[in-house]
Amino acid sequence: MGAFFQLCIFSAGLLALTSAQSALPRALGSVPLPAAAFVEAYVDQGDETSFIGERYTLYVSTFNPINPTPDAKYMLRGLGTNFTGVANWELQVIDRTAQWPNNPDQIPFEVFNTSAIIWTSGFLVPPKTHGRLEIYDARTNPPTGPFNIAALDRNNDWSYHRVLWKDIDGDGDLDALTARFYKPILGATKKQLVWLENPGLPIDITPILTGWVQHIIHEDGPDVHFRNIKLTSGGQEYDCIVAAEFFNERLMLYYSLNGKWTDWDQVRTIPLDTTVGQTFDLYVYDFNKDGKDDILISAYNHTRGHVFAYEIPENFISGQFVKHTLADEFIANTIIGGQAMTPGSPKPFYPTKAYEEETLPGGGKRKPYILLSGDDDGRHYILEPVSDDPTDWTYNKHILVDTERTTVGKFAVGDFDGDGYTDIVCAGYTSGTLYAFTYAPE
Ligand SMILES: [Ca+2]
Ligand SMILES: [Ca+2]
Ligand SMILES: [Ca+2]
Ligand SMILES: [Ca+2]
Repeated sequence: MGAFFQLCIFSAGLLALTSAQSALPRALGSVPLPAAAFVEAYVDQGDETSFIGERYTLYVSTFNPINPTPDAKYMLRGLGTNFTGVANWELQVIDRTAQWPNNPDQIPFEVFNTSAIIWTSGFLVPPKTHGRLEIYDARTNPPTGPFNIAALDRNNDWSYHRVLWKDIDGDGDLDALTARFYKPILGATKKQLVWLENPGLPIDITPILTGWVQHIIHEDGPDVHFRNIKLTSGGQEYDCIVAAEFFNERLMLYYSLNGKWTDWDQVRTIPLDTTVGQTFDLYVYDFNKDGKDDILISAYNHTRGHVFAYEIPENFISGQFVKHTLADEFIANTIIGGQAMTPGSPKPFYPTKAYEEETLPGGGKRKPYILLSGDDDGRHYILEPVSDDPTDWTYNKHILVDTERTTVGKFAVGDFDGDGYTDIVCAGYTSGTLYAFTYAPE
């Protein structure tokens, strides 16, 4: 009710604006894909010549919480070649090797000198608790793999959601930095920040039985989503990890005094917010376009969901992180026998290339819009900044798609056909559908 009322007000306000930019993209239609969950689209790296639409691949995770067999991962090559013809898309099964695959992430080209993907997996729900870190060479069709770099996990069923690539041991190659959790039958949930040591081999000779050597950095902190950023204090730059800690229900900032994460004695902690509830995901970007990065999180306090932003102060150790509420009144649908939450992952984007590149009369730049999965409220949203004033943190909350079912998955956003207008694919998990949109005029 509250959200609906708010939407009416915002819609009325929107009409009063004389902006040429429409907040919502044009719906292109949909294609069925049962249990479509995590969705991403990446440009194949290493080929800069062919048509961009040809080089985009859509990757989709699906999972069935009840069926004990591993779940299917899908892909669609050449996403931008027939983007508007969504009803005719024919997605291919990549494999069925993982339990509850999560987000497919692109690996920086320099890690393996090829276009590669890492697919995390595992979740709380038995029998889907044993996660993997599967890497693929995405140049080949189908992708070569998977090679599970977390193959040393034998006894504990760790769930993985994000990997960052960073040279942790200083030997010149990028290692896999990840967070994971494991819920034993008895006792508290275990959480670990871990790095897996890159053996420096080509991607296809990853040791199949042992994966990569694992090193635990820290226990009982980061568990699902985290980001790595450099921040300054007193003129000095520090390597920082910002973690949205799902189980501890807090937003934390860790910084290293000597830049070595293997040396936890030299790591200091700043609790940024311990009142937010379950933090789902976070994104670091200059959302208000004042020239400084901000931290955006989605969080659920067991009753309502919110999107919050935190401005990072000039001196991150002594300064104040000013908090803003960008959107609220997200209400989760009930999941029988499960725990629901809302909203899910956020991501900034610009509706068009021209909008992104526009310089405002005062010299400032346009603020990005924010695409947001509602997760267990069954909707996807677009948060539109009300103004381009950096001191104004109000957003219009638009429903992009209401699946009218329990849960939605994630989305992919980018200019998939290279026409200058942003395109979106989002997943309805319960509705078993992929929905396509574009900001291009008809
Ligand atoms: Ca290394
Ligand atoms: Ca190494
Ligand atoms: Ca900012
Ligand atoms: Ca486009």
